[in-house]
Amino acid sequence: MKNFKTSYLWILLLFIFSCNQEQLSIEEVNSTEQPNLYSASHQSSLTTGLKPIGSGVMMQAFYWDVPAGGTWWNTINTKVQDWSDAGIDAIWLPPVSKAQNGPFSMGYDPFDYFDFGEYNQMGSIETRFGSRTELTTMIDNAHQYGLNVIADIVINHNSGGDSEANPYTGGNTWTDFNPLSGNFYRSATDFHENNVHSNDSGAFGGFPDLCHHQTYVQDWLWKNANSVAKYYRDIIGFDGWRFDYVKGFEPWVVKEWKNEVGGFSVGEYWDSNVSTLDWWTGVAEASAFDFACYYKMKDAFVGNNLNALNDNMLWKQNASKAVTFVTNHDTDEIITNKILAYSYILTHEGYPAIFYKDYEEWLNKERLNNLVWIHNNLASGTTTILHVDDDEYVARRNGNNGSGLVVYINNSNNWQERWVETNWSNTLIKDYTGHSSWQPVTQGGKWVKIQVPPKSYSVWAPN
Ligand SMILES: [Ca+2]
Ligand SMILES: [Ca+2]
Repeated sequence: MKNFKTSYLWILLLFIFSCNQEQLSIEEVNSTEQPNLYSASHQSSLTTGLKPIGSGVMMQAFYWDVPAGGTWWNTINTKVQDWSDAGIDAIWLPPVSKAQNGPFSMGYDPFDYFDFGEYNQMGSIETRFGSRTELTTMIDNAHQYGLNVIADIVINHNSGGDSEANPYTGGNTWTDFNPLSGNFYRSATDFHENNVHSNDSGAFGGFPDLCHHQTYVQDWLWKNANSVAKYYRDIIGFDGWRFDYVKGFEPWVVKEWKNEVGGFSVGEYWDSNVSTLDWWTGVAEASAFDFACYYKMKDAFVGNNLNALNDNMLWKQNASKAVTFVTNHDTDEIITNKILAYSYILTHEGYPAIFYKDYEEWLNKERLNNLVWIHNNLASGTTTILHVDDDEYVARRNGNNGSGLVVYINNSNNWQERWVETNWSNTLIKDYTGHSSWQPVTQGGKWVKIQVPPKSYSVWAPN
């Protein structure tokens, strides 16, 4: 979750700004006259024809305060083909339904889970990102190119209800929800405190905190045929789930949701403790963002101490449940040496995610595409750290019936070189990043000398 005090300020500034601006122009949407590469069906989900999720790299397809005005789905639509071609296998969208702040909301203050930009409420018909048709057109197009589409599910809290007398608190609370979609009316008993208990594992700010113990809430969120989960899967076309602020409710909620509707699932458990992250993935039976890796990379690349990469991370504990990332919409602290951090997550275990702004605006797209290719084609098998000190890090991916790789990361201001033990005997190898022009032959005992430029990285595998 974003700090809402900050976001309110942004909303205010955006409003003032938008009063002085022409309406943002809507980008042309790509025609659908495109080769049907993966023969995805119209209504998606869990369909055959999509790339196996985790075989490639995830794209977080938004950032905090993307342009308002209902154009974002169209913007994404123009990019999905390029992303798929580059080796992206899934896109993570911001919350798609109408929220309290209507046309300005980034979606994390959900009001009507079934208004995708089609009902005039909360100050607009479209969401900040666009209309329902623009959303489903984009999702269908993403499916055409084999991309899985991941929904951002915000079910800890709601926002935008009317005030009502609350028999559990004895006062008035903003818990009377009357969505124009006509689906999932809510009232005091669906929130904490209520007849079940006074609270769950966490609340966010002052938002009404949904009670997942209520049968009615479970029915509307994931159990019934017309639940949020099934509607998003079957009608809108989502293939997977990113659960927001999962510290705010018990992990069985995610487990039940996933068992009911399937699909890749990842939780935002914002905690650097590997044991806690590992516990959550086990109970929720879902992946988690690897915040441990994030903070160790911050120590390594911002703190200029690559020894931090020796420490434990979720991907080392449980690689199949770790979604690694360098930046997201809430936190962007690895400012210096950011491409080195990407060279780390895109050569190591775990399912890496790339942040939209890093890919489209901030970093060199060609360098990132190269790393995505390396991830998808070379980065297989278990990991062995070959060397680490303050400013040098060398690791080997040991391969699965394939080559694997050796990655050499250099945070010093000088060229470095080092003898390392590879997977290969008497084999010509090269640096697939092109940063080094060396093409050495490994010795019979698999040792070879490799090099790396200053503040850079190299990735070695058979030529
Ligand atoms: Ca629009
Ligand atoms: Ca909660």
